Amino acid sequence: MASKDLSTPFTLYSSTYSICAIMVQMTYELRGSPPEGRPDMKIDRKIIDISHKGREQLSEFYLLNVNPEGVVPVLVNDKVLGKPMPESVDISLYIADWYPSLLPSRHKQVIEELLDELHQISYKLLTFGTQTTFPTTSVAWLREQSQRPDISDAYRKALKYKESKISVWADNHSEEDLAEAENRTRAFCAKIVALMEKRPDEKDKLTYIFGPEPTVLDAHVLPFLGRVYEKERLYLLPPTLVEWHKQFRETDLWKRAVPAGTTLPPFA
Ligand SMILES: N[C@@H](CCC(=O)N[C@@H](CS)C(=O)NCC(=O)O)C(=O)O
Repeated sequence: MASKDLSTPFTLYSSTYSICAIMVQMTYELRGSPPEGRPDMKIDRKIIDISHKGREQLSEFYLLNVNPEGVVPVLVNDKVLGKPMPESVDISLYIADWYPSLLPSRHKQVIEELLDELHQISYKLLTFGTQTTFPTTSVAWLREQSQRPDISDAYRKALKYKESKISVWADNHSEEDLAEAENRTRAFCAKIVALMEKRPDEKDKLTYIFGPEPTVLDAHVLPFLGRVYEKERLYLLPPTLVEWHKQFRETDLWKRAVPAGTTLPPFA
């Protein structure tokens, strides 16, 4: 990191209702000050429309130059990173590398384990439920596009790859799959509550999972709770976490990280 020109701005490919993109933006908003001698990291958010109306994540440019997975978020900075960096956890850990208070060494292991556990929960299922036609419509659209005679071979290959990825969701949205996502949510939330119970008594303050300093875990957990809450799956959330997250919804921090005020797509 040290030898590069760190003042060059980054671009974050994001989407208004992408929970993973919001998690990255929340990490950035919670970053605090950089260590002495390091400039503040500049991130320009580039919002793309991933709904069926826009499908900008499936454009030739995006699939071939930004992310072959056809998803947001992606962090781009040719000079500093070289190639685009996908995956919300990797991007957040990169931001935490820049702002080490986001990943204190005494909590590093538990934060990394819990981030991993959180990202194994199917947000798609919790958000869109079992009756959604969203993935099958996407598969049909991708199939149709990849059969167009007027596109490049590279784009055709990219569309077919993306179709194989979306098919996984199209094939896995039964009631059993949803029950699994719900059970994972309950187990995960119980672990967060257990961590919070270890904090010194700070009940009346807007503190974080480990105490007064935010970490990258808070940055991912808050938008997740927001999504489950907005989807009215309150039966999955312990009351402590509902109250905790509701306090943040009133802050400027939430407004900056969640541009629409809600993480829930209007089409969910
Ligand atoms: N594991 C990825 C998941 C990214 C992801 O699934 N992004 C969704 C929005 S939350 C997306 O871009 N979906 C568009 C699509 O699948 O076409 C991460 O954590 O960044």
